[in-house]
Amino acid sequence: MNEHENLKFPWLKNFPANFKWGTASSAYQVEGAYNEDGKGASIWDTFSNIPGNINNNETGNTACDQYHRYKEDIELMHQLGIDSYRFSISWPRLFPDGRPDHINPHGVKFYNSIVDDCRRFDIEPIITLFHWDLPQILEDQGGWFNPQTIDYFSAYAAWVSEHFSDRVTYYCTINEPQIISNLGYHIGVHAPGKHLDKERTVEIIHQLAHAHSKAVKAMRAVAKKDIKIGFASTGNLCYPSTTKSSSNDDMEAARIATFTTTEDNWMFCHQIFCDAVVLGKSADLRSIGLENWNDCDELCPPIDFIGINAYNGHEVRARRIDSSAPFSSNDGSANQMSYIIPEFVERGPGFPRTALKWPITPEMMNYGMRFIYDRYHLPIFICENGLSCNDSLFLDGKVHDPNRIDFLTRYLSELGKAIEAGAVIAGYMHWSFTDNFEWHSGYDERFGLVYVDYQSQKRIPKDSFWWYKDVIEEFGHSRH
Ligand code: PNW
Repeated sequence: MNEHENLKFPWLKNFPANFKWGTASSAYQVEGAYNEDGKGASIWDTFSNIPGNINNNETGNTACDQYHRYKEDIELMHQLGIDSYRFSISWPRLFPDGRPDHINPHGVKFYNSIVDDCRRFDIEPIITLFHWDLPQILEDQGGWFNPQTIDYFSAYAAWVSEHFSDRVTYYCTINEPQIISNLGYHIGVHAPGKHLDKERTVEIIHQLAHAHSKAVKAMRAVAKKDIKIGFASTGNLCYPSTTKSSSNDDMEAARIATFTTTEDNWMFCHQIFCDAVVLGKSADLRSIGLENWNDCDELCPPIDFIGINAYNGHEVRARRIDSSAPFSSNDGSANQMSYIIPEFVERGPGFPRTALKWPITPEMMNYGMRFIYDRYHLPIFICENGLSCNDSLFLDGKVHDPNRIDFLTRYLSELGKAIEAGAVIAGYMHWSFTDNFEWHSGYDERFGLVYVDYQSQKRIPKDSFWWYKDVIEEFGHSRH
């Protein structure tokens, strides 16, 4: 009899025994208490409080009030059964002026409590150092273009490492350099709301790569024990139209389309950051009319994992061009050339989408992770995956979210296929634990396993919460 025959979730059979099941959040999106207990202002405090910037003029001033309700939230995480929680530290809550010489004791106390409460329940804390809430005062002094910001960031990172490394093993330096630069400095819908040109926008990514590498070195130098450092990247991930074994062309086309830097994808691609900080080489920026970075060998101190925030991807098929080269080679024979041109497959009418209208493309979890693993050879943490649904309280007092359960089943099944194919996947952090402040969409978009009634701040576990709990439990059972 097949040992996995009785599994309720048969796709779990490929997941490794030490796999980490968790959820993710970020400080600005959940904490609130934006000006309490000595916290400094961040660019998100400024940006969201300017009328017109955020849907319904909402702000993260209160958010989910996790600053005051973290105990209840961590107890709920324990009930969910997760073994890891990825959260971010608000840089200006710890260092109100951004600079390392003035530390806020209330901030220290707050993050100590989060870490200690997690540990009490055997939940591994995974700390993100920068999830977009740059101290406003540093932005006023030139932000990421000012090398001092990079120095201050690495000083902050070193402090976190020195202070927490006895209790915290996992750290992400920067969350999504691609979204920071694109939405914050180019399109301008995120803080600090700038509209820089392509060259300056790419320079932000470059500066973030410097900040990351400097922080990694500084953190290792003071860590009290072996710590694991990575970052969280996002970008387009493609998957092949067909996977006929007779032809790998579509597969190659999907890989090429994923990692080729073009005018269409430079704002949202993994390699622009990851090639520099993992491989120590510049992505090909000449193809978008820019100079390649020539200092990548400084940017790639060894790291331990690569975090991928994965929401959706694109289907790609190959067009193969066979042509005789115009010149014959020395021996007189004609030079037969054959190459693949990737073509993006258009999504037809009625393509499945989430409430945010993001396409539902589970295959990306399989092929995308394999492509990432093949290129970077680092264990992958899925640092974020999930969806927004139009969740509401039903007449029976519960929140039924079958779309989320279906989505997660599909995405996790495909992740299992990536694992089966040899990609090393270390964990999965569902975005998000609770509904929260979804940046320029405000509170309209609900990504949580736990519903938040923002009037009362009451937490109501959705059906998907109980489903995820079942998954984690069965995973445990299937291992023992
Ligand atoms: C991530 N896109 O951002 C962030 O890390 C989270 O803070 C955020 O809440 C979550 O995804 C959901 O949006 C993204 O346009 C923002 O493709 C936009 C995109 C992707 C990720």
